[in-house]
Amino acid sequence: MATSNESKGSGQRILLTLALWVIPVVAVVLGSRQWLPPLASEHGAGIDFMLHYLLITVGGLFVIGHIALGYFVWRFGGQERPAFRLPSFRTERNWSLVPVLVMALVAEGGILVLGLPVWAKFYDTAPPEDSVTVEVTAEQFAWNVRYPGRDGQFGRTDPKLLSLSEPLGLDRSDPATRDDIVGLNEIWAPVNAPLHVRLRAKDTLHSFFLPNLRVKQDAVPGMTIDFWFVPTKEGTFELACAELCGFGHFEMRGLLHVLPRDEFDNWLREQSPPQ
Ligand SMILES: [Cu+2]
Repeated sequence: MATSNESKGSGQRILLTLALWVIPVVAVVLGSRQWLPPLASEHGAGIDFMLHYLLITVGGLFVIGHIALGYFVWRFGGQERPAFRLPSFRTERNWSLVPVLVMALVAEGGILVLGLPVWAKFYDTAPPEDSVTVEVTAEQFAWNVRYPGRDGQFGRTDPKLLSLSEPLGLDRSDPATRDDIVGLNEIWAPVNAPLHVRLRAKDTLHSFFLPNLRVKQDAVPGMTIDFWFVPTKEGTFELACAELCGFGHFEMRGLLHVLPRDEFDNWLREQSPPQ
């Protein structure tokens, strides 16, 4: 009787140990497959590097933790009565503190060392002189897109002028407005040149998300948020709203067209003919 109970107990122990060892390994192997959309921007390589660093280090700690847990189940799980030796206060403190510090150093330290320079380049540097500037105004549920046109200056806008036919509240009496190029849900940009986005919102929070370009920035009513990035691949990429902004949030889909420089210049000329 005792023998069959014992063997049943040891069977469960081995199963539990195997589960503790196999599940995290399978999870990490599955998780480390290629799951990011193909990269299409310059700074995105730094973001991808940081994500992979975190996956490897945190995934490694996860596996090591489970191997230790499985070992304890396998080694001590068969004891009739749970028994333990009370460790000294110092031992217990060290075994608690050291893993916490190591994990903080590996994960947070890695983010600071690898991530901060990418962040700083994205946010703390002014757009280069040769940037193409585009103003994107998010609203429920669309992206209003505006280029300054030939004069390189955006015309004046005024919230008092907002109407269905004037979704940006453009002041048509301002001479700088005349050559502004206004569009909806489509952004055009030259490849390998900085694109400077001036992001605004009309009604509520939205988030300007270009997954392929590793760009995600909240749009906040009352603020104009400037950032820039360099698209490195020609093609058409999805622009999504990454902030649940209302019932039509799912249809707030735009496109970014990245063109060779001459094609972009042609497009710009067609949109803004000389006056
Ligand atoms: Cu939105």
